Amino acid sequence: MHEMYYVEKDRQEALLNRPNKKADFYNGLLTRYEYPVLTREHIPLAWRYDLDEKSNPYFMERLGVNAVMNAGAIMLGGKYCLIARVEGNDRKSFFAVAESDNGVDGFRFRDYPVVLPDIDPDETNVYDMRLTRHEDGHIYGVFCSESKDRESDDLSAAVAAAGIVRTKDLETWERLPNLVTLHSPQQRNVVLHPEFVDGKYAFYTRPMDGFIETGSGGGIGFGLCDDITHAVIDEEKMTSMRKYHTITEAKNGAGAVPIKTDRGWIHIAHGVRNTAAGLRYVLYAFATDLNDPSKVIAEPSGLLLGPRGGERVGDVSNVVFSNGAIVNGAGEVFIYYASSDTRLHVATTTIDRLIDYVFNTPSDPGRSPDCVRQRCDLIRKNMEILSREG
Ligand code: M1P
Repeated sequence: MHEMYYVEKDRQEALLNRPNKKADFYNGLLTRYEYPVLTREHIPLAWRYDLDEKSNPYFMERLGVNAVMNAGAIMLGGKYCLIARVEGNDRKSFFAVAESDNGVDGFRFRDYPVVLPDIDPDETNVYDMRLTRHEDGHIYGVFCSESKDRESDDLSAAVAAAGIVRTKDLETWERLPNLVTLHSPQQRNVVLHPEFVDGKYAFYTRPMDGFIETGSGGGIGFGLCDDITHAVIDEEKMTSMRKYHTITEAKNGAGAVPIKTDRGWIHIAHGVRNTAAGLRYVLYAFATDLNDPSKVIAEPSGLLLGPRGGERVGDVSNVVFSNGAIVNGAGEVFIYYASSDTRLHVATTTIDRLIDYVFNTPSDPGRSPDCVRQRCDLIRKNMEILSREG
């Protein structure tokens, strides 16, 4: 073996064994961590290098990996499992499962990436899988399936659809036909709800007119279908709309699979607004009704988590994006989020704190004068407390 193999191997082992550290951040809700949980440096050397000294005398990276990001997440066999979007140097993404015992560090990829059944020669790229443990007994993966738009003269024009697979072990995958939404030309950020609604499979959708522009797509939609093996949604009703001068003005998309709590389904989604520096993606949360998961019942104001420090910079800067969260048996919540389409992080909280945040944070009154009034009310209340107790 080339001597550099041992150098790189030692370096990688040190990275994989490095304990994560809580970051110097406090807001009473989230614990953020200093180190990303997955990066391109976590990718096994055997996926990138040809270890044969004859064919690779310089120990050169042959199939480099550019980024590891947006991961679906699930607890399986006592392990925190992530299905990450791995992007090769060739810009194509694929999925790979990494597992950890504690959810905040020690993630290691399985021996091979996921090989999905290849059902469509036009499908060029796949990414951002959401993992849903459904009450029908399967684990579903719903992801973006991207193909070239053959009807456009624009070389970059693409079509986004929701691909569907299912598994029991994250090892063997059954591919089902892509979701069809009869009234929306394109879909990205589609999430399967974990329970039947009115005896049907329920999806959160994000209707789009084009590949980049959501256009008339007003935000997060909701639709039902009878048969997941030929999933067709006729009616999409809007659950959470994009709103002027908010964090969701440009785009509003579902993120992690909703978390069931006593008070309602808690959603961790992403909102996008435009700035002079380009689009800015942040995470936000809202709750929907336990019996009607399309009905929003609580919507705390503003962002839940935004890019911070080094997270702001990457291939697509000023982005945080989440498509996976895990709740463990102790009621701890692990929110996996990628920063700037480059690496994957975790932030933790608890179900109790998340409920408190979602149901007791005031909602956005929509206008500066009302926002300042809202803040003055808080200050006035605090002044009274301080003059009494301070
Ligand atoms: O580059 C930021 C994100 O852009 C897309 O998300 P959306 O459809 O909401 O714009 C996705 O490609 C996502 O993977 C990416 O992180």
